[in-house]
Amino acid sequence: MKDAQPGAIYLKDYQAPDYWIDKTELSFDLGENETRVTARLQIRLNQDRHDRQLPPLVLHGNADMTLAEVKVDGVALSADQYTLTSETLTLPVSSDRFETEIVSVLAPQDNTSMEGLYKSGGMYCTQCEAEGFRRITWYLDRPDVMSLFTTRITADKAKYPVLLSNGNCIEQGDTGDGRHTMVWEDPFRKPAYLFALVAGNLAHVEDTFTTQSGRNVTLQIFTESHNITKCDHAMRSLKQSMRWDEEVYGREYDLDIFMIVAVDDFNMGAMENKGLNIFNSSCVLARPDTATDATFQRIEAIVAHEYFHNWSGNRVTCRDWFQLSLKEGFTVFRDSEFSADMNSRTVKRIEDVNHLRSAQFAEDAGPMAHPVRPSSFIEISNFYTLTVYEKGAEIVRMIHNLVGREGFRKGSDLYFERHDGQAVTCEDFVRAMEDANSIDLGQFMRWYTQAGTPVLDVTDSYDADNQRYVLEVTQSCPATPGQDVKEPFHIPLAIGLLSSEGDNLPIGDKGQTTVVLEVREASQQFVFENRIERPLPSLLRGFSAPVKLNYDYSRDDLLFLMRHDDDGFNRWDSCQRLATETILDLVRDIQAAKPLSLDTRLIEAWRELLEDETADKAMVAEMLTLPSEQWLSEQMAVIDVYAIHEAREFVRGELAKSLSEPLQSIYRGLAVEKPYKPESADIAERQLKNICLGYLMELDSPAMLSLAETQFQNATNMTDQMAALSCVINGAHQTAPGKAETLLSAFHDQWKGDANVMDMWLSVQVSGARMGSLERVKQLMEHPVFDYRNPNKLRSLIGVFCMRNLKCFHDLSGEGYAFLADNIIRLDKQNPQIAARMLTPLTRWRRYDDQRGALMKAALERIQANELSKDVFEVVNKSLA
Ligand code: 0A1
Ligand code: ZN
Repeated sequence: MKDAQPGAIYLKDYQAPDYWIDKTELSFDLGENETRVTARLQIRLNQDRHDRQLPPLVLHGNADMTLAEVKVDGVALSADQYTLTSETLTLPVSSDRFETEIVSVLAPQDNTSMEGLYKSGGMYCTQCEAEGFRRITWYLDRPDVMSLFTTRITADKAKYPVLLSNGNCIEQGDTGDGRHTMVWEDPFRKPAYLFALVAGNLAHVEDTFTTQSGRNVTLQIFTESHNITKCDHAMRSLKQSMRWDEEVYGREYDLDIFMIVAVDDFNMGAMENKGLNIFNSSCVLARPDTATDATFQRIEAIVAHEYFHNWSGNRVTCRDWFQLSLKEGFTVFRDSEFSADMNSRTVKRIEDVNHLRSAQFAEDAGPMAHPVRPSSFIEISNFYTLTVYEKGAEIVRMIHNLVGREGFRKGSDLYFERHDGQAVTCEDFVRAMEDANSIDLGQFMRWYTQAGTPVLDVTDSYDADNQRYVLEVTQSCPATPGQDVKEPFHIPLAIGLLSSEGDNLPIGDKGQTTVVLEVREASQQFVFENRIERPLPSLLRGFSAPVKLNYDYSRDDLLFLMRHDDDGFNRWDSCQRLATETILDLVRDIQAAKPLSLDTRLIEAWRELLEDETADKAMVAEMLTLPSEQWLSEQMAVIDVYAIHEAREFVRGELAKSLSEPLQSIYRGLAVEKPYKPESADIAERQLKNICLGYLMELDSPAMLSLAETQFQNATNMTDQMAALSCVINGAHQTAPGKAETLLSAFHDQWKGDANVMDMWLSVQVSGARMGSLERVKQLMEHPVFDYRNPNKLRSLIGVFCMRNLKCFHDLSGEGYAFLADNIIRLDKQNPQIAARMLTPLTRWRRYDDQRGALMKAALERIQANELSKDVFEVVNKSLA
C-alpha cells in the first residue's frame, strides 16, 4: 500500500448509488479448506440518478476473495467482459433490471482480521460493519443500499449443528453427505453491514418475551457449552431492554426471534446484526463468581445498546458512514438512560462524564480530533471513536435537555415514523426534533460539524445596591486539524445559585432551583435580579454540555458545594476539582523539588464523607475515588508523567494514614457475607468497601494485608476476589514481599479454564506501576493463557499496559514506546483494526516533554516506514502531520 497511498473519502462527494439491490440471495457452502459463497442479486437502476444511461455496475470487493464465476441474467461472463481490481468488480450493464450471480471463494480459517467471515474457536462467524460484507462477496457495500436477504447455509452436521442467520428459519434438512442445510429469510430490508452468519457447535438458553401488542418473541443466547451457565444476566438484561424501549420510546420488537451469540474473538464489544446480535464473550457472559460488578453493568448496557439499535440503526439506518453518530450517538444516549433507570441516575452520569472527560476530551485535543460527523476519512474503522459515540450521545442529551422529556419523545416518534425503512442523515434526526417542537436548531448543528472541546470561561459580579447578580459567560474552542476557527456553539448551561446558608435558591419562573441558560454568543451576560446577597454559582449542573468550564472557585467554595449543592453530579464534581487542584499543586512542588505536604482541607473533606452515616454509599464511593492519572494528564500543558504519579500516590498515602480509623471501620462494617446480587445498593456497598481496602493497603501493614488476603480467600463473588487481588498487587507491600505473586498464582490455578477471567488476570498485573513492568508484560506474552491472535488478550495485556500504566509505559528509556511500535508493526499484518486502535497512546506525543516526545515520534516514524494497512496508515500519518 506504500506506493499507492490510500486516499481520503469526503462527505461532500456523497452521491446516491447508481443501482439498487432489491433482493440478495446468498448460499454459503462452508468447508474446512474453502468456503464458497454464491450471491444472486436482483439489481435495478436508480432512476433518480439516471434516466437514460446505464452506467457500468461497480461492486465493492476485496483482494482476499477469489472470483470463481460471474453471471448476468444467467449468462456466464468471460474474464474480458468484466474488470476485477483489488477493491472492485465492474460489470457491463445492458438493461435497467437484471440479475447477477457471483461465486466467491473464501478462506475464513485464515482470516485473522476479524472482518467478513472468519473462524473463532471452532465456529464460523461474521462481522460486516462497516465494510466487512465486501470480504464475503462483491456487492454494493454501502448503508444506503438496502435489500431483502435470504441466506442458505450448508455445513458439516456434526461439527456445525447450529446454523444461524438473520430473520426466520424457513427451511432445514440433511443433504445426505454428513452435511446439513438451513435457510433463513429476513423480511426487513437492510444494508449489508447488518448481515450475519454463525455456524458452530453451540449450546443455548431460551426464553420468551411478550410484546406490548401481545406477540411472542423467542429469545435465545448461544455460547460454547462450557459457558452455558453464564447467560442469565444477559437474558434478564435483554428482557428489561425490550420492556424499557416499549415504555420509554413506544418501540416494539419486530421479528419472532431474537438471537445473541457469544464469540471469543471479536474486534469490538458487540454487533447489532438484524435479529442475530454477535457479542464479544466478555460483554455477555457473567456469573457472580466469574464476573465483577463492572462487568455485570457493562453487559446490561451493551445488551441494551445492541437491542436498541433495532430501531435506532436498523429500522432507520445511516445514509453513509459519515452519519455514523446518527445511530451510535442516539443509541448510546438510549442505553445510558436505560442504565440510569435501572440503577442510580447520578452515579451513571458521573461514570459517563468521567469517561468522556478523561478519554474523549483527550481525543478532541489530539491529532485524530474530528467532528461528531467527520467530513472525511481514509478508513472508516478508525472513526468508531469516543467522539462519534460518547460526544455524539452528549449532543442527543443536549437536545433532550432543550426540548424536555415529552418534546424529545414527540421528536423521536416523528423521526421513526418519517424515516422507518430509510437510510438517513444527522440533519433528518435534528429536523424531526425541530419539527415536533417548533424550535430552531440551526446553530446547534455546529455540534455535529465542529471538532474540539468548547471552553466556557465564567466570571460573576454582584451589585449590592441594585441587588443584581450577573454571570458573564465567554465561549471559545481550540483549533483542531483542518479547523482553525470555530463559530460559537449553542450551549445549554444548567446552573443553580446557593445562599451563604447553603440553600439552593429559587431562580426559575416557577421557583425551580436549576435553570438552563442558552449560551449562543461568543460572550454573553445573564442577569439575576432581586438577589439580597451574593450567591455562589453551581455551574454546568448534571454536565449539561460537553465543555470545559472555568470559574475561579476557592477551595472553600468547593468544600461548600460538596456539602450543599442539590445537584448530585456537581457535588461529585466539586470534590473532583478539589482533589485535582490539590494534586496539581503537589505536582508543581515535585517539579520544584519542594517537600510535599497535603492540604488538610482534603483530609477533612474525606473524613466528613467517611463519617456521614446517612450519605449515599454509591456517591461516597465515587467521591473518594481520586481523579485518574489520565484526567490529571489532561490538565497539564506539558504532561509530567512521573510527577503526576508521585503526587497522586502521595495523596493516597497521606489520606490512608490520616483516615485509617474511619476507613477500617467502614471496611469492617461492610465486609459481611451476603448472597451476591448485581443491584445498585449492593454494588455500592462492595465498591465502597473495596475503595477503603485500597486505601488501607497504602499503610503497608501486615494487619491490613491480611484483611485483603482473607477477603481474597473467602470471596464468593469475583468483585470481591478481584478487588482483593488488585489491592494487594497495587498496594504497598514492602512488609510482605511475594504476597502478590502468591495470590496471582492461586488465582491463575483457580480460573485458568475461563478465558474472560484470565483477561482480568493479565490486566490486573500490568495496570499499576508497582508490579506492571514492561518486563512482566513481555513475560506474560509468553504465558500459555496469552494468545496473540485474540483481541481480548491483546487489549488486556498490551492495551492496558500502554493506556493505563502511564508511569511504566512512559519510562524515560523509551522502551515502552519501542515495544508498542514493534507490536503495531507485527499486529498490522494480522488485524489492522486492532493495530490502529492500540496505536492511540503514541499519537499523543506532542503533549509530552521534549525527550519523551522525540522518542514517541521516532516510534511512530519507525511504524510509518512499513507497508501499512489503511487503518494504521491513517492514524500514523495524521499523528505525524
Ligand atoms: N455497531 C457496533 C459496533 C461495532 C462497530 C464495528 C465493528 O467492527 C468493525 C463491530 C462492532 C455497536 O455500536 O455496538
Ligand atoms: Zn452501537
